[in-house]
Amino acid sequence: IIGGNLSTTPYPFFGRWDRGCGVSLVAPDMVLTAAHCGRTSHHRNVYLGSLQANGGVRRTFVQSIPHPDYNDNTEEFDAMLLKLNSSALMDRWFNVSEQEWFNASTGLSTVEYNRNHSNPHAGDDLLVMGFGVTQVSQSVQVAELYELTVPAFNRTCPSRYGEGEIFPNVMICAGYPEGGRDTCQGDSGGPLVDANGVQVGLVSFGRGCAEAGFPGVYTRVSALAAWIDEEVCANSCYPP
Ligand code: 4AZ
Repeated sequence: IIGGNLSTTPYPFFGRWDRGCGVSLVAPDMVLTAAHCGRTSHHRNVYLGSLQANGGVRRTFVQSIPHPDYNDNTEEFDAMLLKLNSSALMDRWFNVSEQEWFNASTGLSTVEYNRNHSNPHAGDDLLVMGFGVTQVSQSVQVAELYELTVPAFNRTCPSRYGEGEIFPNVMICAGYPEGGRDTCQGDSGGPLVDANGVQVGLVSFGRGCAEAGFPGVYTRVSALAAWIDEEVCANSCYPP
């Protein structure tokens, strides 16, 4: 995050994973991230709900599910789900001396994902958070969480991006025309949430970071909702 503020309270739905990307908890055992983060990793850790990059609730993931329509040339449908080894909402352990199972809430919660294609509207203040670089010259994630408010642009995304670079049905532009405040490397995959706490986007790409005329580009979550529903329910849905 460039030009943002240190977060003072953790977000119960936000985290990061080993490839240096952000995640959001969209179901008890499923997080959403960016497909361009890549799938192959020896490390399969996800850390949730902390102001510190290596703190919080740790889970491993057992499956990575890139969006079937992800296009790595255009970045359309830049989204991937990671299925966790267990619910992030509960810790469960076996107490040997008592010979019984214990459960405790982790304090985390899932984020609602947007289904309304007409949201967000131009000028809506959206919140984004991440462990991404705070200066363009840095190259790794930072140790503490930063956040930034970014206004949404309208669907034509007035900017210096070229004709055909932005696909408004599946992308949202958000940021400042004059630059200076933006998401950057390491923030990818993290959530963009509206004033109601609904996730409307996820950090996808940009031409550089915080450059005038090149706002951040976010995957539009309403274009993913049916796919997320399907993947979540393929694992753990009650029959209708
Ligand atoms: C990145 O490299 C990246 N300014 C993420 C977001 C933006 C640029 C680059 C948007 O992950």
